[in-house]
Amino acid sequence: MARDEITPPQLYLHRREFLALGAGSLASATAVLATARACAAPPPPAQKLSIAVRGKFTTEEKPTSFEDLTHYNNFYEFGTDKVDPAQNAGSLRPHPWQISLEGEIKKPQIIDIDQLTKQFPLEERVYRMRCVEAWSMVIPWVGFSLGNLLRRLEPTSRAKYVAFTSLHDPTQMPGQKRSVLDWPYVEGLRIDEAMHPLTLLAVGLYGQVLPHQNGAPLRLVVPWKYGFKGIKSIVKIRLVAEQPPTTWSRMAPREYGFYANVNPQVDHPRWSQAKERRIGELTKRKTLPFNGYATEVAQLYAGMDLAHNY
Ligand SMILES: Nc1nc2c(c(=O)[nH]1)N[C@H]1C(S)=C(S)[C@@H](COP(=O)(O)O)O[C@H]1N2
Ligand SMILES: [Mo]
Repeated sequence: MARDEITPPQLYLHRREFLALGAGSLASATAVLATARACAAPPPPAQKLSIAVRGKFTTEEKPTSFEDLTHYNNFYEFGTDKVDPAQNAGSLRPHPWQISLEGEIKKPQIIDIDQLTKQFPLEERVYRMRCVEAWSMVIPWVGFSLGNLLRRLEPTSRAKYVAFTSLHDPTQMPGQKRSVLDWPYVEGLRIDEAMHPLTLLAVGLYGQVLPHQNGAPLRLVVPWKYGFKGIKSIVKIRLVAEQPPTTWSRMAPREYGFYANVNPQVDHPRWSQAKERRIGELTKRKTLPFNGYATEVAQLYAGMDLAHNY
């Protein structure tokens, strides 16, 4: 997307409006079909998010191609190969979609994704993303700050962590018929990490509604952490007093910690984290502490031993 296509901040996009704008749009359907591969259950054509504010913290690095970031995915609910989600995620039904906001907050509620999205101006934020498997991408997300949502819910003084849960429905997510992971997928953040302005709830990428394989209709984006923290297809956000369990640290606690901050100095037990392969490039890059966001987030971990709290 060209930089000058970004619309000025006064034009906020509300979900109902973009649905009206984009539904059945020939232009967006063509764009998606041009990049789609033959699929067993192809996802429907995407609705365009034609208006988005360019948010702060955006990197000037070149975004990974739409093709790559929608055909090289980890989303085990749709299979364990990188190409599986693009082929199998057509069975996900991201509308209508309810999200339960609950726990240590003064305003618990169950809210529809359209109602939720309408409440926040959508920003475009181009973030570096780094998977624990030592590949990386640059993704132009569209979303809003998780902190903006949490503040509206009025957390109580007991709220110390935020626990997220993905959809659990094997009829929509065929990978859940096998117990490769302990379903549903769950993740968590400390409250200060969740409130940090870099932390995003994404509803789109490349100016259009999130493709199913990238976690439609709502997923977490925490760019200084390994990709597995970025839980997809969220149905529940619960504020809690104790550190919540997380899927990958439950599976293999020695390999995947709760914090999962990108750290080139702390190797995974089975491979180095010093370098990464940027999808679409041939030579490896050096991995940066906190994935290059140290200036913004390092102070959150002042005094913590990050080799112990990996
Ligand atoms: N529900 C759920 N969320 C998930 C995963 C998953 O398997 N299930 N995989 C995680 C991992 S390991 C990564 S790297 C990112 C990948 O996001 P992307 O496919 O949009 O790049 O999603 C994360 N969120
Ligand atoms: Mo990952």
